[in-house]
Amino acid sequence: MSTTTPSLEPARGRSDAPQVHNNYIGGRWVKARSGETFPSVNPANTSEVVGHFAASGPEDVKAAVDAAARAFPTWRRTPPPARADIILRASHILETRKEEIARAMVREMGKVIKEARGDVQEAIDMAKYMAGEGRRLFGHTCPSELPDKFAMAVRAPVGVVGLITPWNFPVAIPSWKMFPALVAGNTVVFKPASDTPLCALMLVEVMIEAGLPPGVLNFVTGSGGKVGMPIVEDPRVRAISVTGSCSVGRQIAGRCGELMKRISCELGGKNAICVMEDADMDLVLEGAVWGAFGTAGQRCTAASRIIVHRDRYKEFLDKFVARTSALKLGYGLEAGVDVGPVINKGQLASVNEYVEIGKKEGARLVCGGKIRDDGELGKGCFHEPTVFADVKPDMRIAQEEIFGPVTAVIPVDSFEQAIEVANGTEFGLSLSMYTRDVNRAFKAMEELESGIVYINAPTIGAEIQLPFGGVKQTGNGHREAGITAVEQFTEWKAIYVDYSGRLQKAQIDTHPAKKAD
Ligand code: UN1
Repeated sequence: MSTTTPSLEPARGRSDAPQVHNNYIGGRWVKARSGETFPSVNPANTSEVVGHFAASGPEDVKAAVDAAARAFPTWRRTPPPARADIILRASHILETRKEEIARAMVREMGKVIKEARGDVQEAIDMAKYMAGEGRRLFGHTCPSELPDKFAMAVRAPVGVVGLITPWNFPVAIPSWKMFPALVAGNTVVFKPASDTPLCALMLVEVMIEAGLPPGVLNFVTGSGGKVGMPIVEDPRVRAISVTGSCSVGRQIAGRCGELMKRISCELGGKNAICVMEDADMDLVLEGAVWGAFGTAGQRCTAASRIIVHRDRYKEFLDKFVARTSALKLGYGLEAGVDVGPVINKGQLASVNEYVEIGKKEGARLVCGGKIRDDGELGKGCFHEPTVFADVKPDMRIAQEEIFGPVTAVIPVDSFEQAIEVANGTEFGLSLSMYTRDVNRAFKAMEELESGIVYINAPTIGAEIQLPFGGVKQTGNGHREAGITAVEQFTEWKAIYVDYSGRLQKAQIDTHPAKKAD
C-alpha cells in the first residue's frame, strides 16, 4: 500500500470568492473533462453561491472507475484493522473540523446549526463504530457432516462500489455508506447530491487527510443522468448503494436488476406518530414539533402524519398549532432560528403544491401553508411550518411523501385503528407510539410495519448502532448502520477444508447404500 497521501484540494480557502472545486480521482483533484461547472447555492439566500463544482459526465465516471478498479487489489489485501485505523483517524479529524463542516452545511443545505452539528456527529459516531468493525467483520464456522473436514464462511469485499447520496444528511448518509464499504475492503466511486457537493467534498478531504491511499475513494460531482447512471452502468462497479427519492431508486434498482448487480435502496417514508388517550401530552407535543419540523421536515424519517386518539384530539391540535406557529423560520446560523429553508426552489414549489392538494382534498389548514416571499426570507426557499387537521387516511397528503415542513393530523377512535392507519401507506420506515400502557407499547412494537419503531419518542433520532432502513416501498430489504451495515458491502464465501487425505463425498458417504440396494 502506498503511504503517500495527496494534499488537500489546492484551490480551497484562498479568497472570499466562491471557489471552483474539482473531482477527486485516483488521488488527484481533476476538472471534469467537459471543463464545465455548476453552482451550489445557499437555500436561505439563493443569490449566494457556495461554490462551483465539476459538471462531470460518463468519461469522468470511467476515469473514476478505472482508478477504483486499479486500487482494489491492494486495498482488498490490506488487513481490515489497518483499513479501520484510517477510518478511526477520520473520526478524529471530523471531530476537529466539526464546527467548520457544520457551518458549511448550514450555508449549503439550510438545516439549523444545532442539527448540522448532529449530522457531522453522526458521521463521527459511524466512523468510530466502523473502525471497530475492522476487528470484527465476523464470519462463522459450523461443523462439517464429514470427519476431518472444516467448514466456515468468511466475508469478502464486493469490489468497486458506487455510492449515490442525498442532500438532506449530506455528511451523515455518505458516512453510513462509505465507512462500511471501505472497512470491508471495497473501493469507492462517490457521487453526492448536486445540492450539497461542498459538504461531500469536505468529507472526502477528511478521508484524504486520514491517509486513504489514492484510488480507494473517488469523488465525482454532477447530475444523476450524466454521473449516477454511468456509475450504475459500468460493469466493473459491482454494487450500488443509493439513498434518494422513490423514482430515482426504482430506476436504479431496475437497471441493477437487469445487470445482476447488488443494489441497496433507502427511499421514501410516510412516517407517523400515534398518540393514545393515555399519552403524556407535553412529551407528545415536544416530540411532534421536532419530528414534523426538524430539518424543515426534510428527513426520510420526518413525522408527516400525527394520528391522535379522538379523546385528546382537540387538546393536541390546539397546543400543537400554538407551538408550531411560534417556530422561528430563518437562516440556520442565526440565533433563535428553529426551522431553516427547504433545499431549493423546485422543492419549495413541490411542498406548496401539496398544500394546495391538501386544501382541495378538504383537509383543514390550521397553521402555516404559505411560501414566505417577504423581507430576508424572500431571498431563500422558506415555507411556513404547516399543519393540516381532520385529514383522512387516504388523502394524498396522508399517503405521499412531501419532504417538507407539512404534517397531517388524523383523528382515530382506538388503538387498533391507530395501528391500522399508521400501517396504511406504501411506506414503512419509521413509526412511533405514545402511550403509558406497557401492554399497548409492546403490542405496537409487534404490529407496526416499519423498519424503525419508537415508543414515547418521535419518528426521528435513529442511532448508528442499530439497523436503519424500512419495509415495503421504503427500500429493498437492506439496512444501513449497526451490525447490518457490512452486509451490502460484502460477499459471503463458504470454505471447506478437507484434511482427511481422501475424497469424502458430502450427502453420499454420510448415507452409505444399504446392503440390499
Ligand atoms: C433521514 O431521515 O434521511 O433518525 C436520515 C434520524 C437521523 C437520520 C435521518 N439520525 O432522523
